[in-house]
Amino acid sequence: MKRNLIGLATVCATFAFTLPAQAADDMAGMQMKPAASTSASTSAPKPVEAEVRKVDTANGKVTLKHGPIENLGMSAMTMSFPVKDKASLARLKEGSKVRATFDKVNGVATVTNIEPE
Ligand SMILES: [Cu+2]
Repeated sequence: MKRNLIGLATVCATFAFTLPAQAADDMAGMQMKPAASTSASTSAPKPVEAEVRKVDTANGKVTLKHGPIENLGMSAMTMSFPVKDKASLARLKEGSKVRATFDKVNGVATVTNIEPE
């Protein structure tokens, strides 16, 4: 893995030197993009209706019965998520309805915002 990355970096560096200045600039721009933006789906995160099933403050997680999450390509189900803002868990009550926004953080489906409905 590490060896491949080094090999790739070497190839890119070689191209940057041999290509015309404009092309090299384009390539640099492409490399600047964070990995997350290239793997993100077309729809932006938006609040999803959900019901709190379990609040796990010790581990910073919440179990939600959620509706379809378009931006993650996930259908309705009940599952546990890590929560970005651990403090928000204190406002949640098991059995209550919420509106939650989900996004991938380091490749993991995470609750990035959660508000009581
Ligand atoms: Cu799910």
